[in-house]
Amino acid sequence: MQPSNANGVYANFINGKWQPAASGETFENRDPANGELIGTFPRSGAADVEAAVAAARAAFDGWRLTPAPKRGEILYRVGHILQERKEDLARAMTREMGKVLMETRGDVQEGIDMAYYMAGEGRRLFGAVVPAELPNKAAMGVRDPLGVIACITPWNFPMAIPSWKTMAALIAGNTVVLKPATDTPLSALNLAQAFADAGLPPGVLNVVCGTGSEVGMPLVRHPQVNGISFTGSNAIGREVNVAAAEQFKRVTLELGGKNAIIVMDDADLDLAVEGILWSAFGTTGQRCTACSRLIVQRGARRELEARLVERARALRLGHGLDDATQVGPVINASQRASIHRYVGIAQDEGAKVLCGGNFAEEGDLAKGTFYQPTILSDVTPQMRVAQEEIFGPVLSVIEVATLEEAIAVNNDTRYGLSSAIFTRDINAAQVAMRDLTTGIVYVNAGTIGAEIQLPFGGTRGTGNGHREAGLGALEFFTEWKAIYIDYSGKLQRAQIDS
Ligand code: UN1
Repeated sequence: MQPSNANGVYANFINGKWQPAASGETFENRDPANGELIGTFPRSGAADVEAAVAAARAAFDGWRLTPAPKRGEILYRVGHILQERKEDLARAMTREMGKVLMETRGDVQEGIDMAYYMAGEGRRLFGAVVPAELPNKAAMGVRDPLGVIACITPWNFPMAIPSWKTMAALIAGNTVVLKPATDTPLSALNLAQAFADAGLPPGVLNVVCGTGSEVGMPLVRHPQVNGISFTGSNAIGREVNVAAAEQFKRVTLELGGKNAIIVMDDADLDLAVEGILWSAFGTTGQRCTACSRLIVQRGARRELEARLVERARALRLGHGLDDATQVGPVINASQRASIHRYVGIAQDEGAKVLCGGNFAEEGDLAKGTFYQPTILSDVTPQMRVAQEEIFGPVLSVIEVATLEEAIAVNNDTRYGLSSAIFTRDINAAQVAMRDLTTGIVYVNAGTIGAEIQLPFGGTRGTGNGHREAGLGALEFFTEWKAIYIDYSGKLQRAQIDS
């Protein structure tokens, strides 16, 4: 399962072979919890992009014409291999990006779930058969693959998100070039190794490591790339969308979130506390779905704040491989600096720091990029800290008087990924389910933990209207072809002959 050549030197996966960057250049990948070197990875460029796209293009016809159930059999094997390797893959991922082992196991599990789900789609890929308006004529719609897909993935779910994208693309008959985040190339290469071991033909899936500007954007602009599936920041998402528009390419964008949990006065506060802590500080707050706003009804506010502060202060920070650790490091120094800037902005705007608010540097923590779990109070809905994505362990508490106000505050941001309500009132829950305008809504659970069999994605600036996972994924990765078969033996003119 080791895609390393030797001594921690890793290669791209192009046309079924492990290959260094054509330039020979590399970049380092380090453990954010202690700075240890994990390995060096190819710093690829135009020549590598060219080779990968050419391989994907050459493999396309063979793969498109492989019956979808057979494509599915390979995905079943991938799922099985990931399951066998789950522990090793999770450990490698924890070292690579910091989240605790329990969560990296979950990340690999999401890949396994997707493999089995999409493998099953190989025996469905439902089209449509409809009646024709003329006699002795048949009409149906089938799904065609788009061609070569570029998948550009983030570091926070290093195996799950590449799995969502590649597996859905592949079952539909597309071939793929995957560009993983520079912070997490190893997990993507481990995924590629599972595909190779499962018998995927050469060129069907290729992985090219490197930066967004040297690999990502050239892929987006490449005339032989037909579709782009991107997860990352809004700033880069916009660049991707604009570049793709020039060639009328189909793009799916999965961007930021500013997700909220609403807690009503009647809520089960024990449950709400657990849900909020898990959603705000799990993955060190670095999920698109993380809870970064707590919208609490006035009567529950003081007690909830007190309980959250006590629990947040007690969270144990450390290396994610240590069983006692509950919160790992943030991904890198520049991300930590950005989180810290937001805490300063919040204070300037009048928010109060209830706990945390600074780097965590006691003892061994000084070796890594740790940030204290932070709760900000007296936040108002229009403060920057309540509007902009922070992507770190920072929770802002906003007080409201009513359910209607809570829903309005939730909906009034530029993002719309995930939201949640804790209440025991079934009427309030129904109203929330109807009126919360996010792509994902939870009742009596936190904002994280979407399952792969439902569409994943958000409204407003969270994306461009597409959905990943579930049935939503096949809509993106296939193109409808309408087919009419006339067996009347004469020319029948639709809309003319009746
Ligand atoms: C992400 O943060 O980009 O719903 C993905 C969740 C996970 C996926 C998060 N299943 O929290």
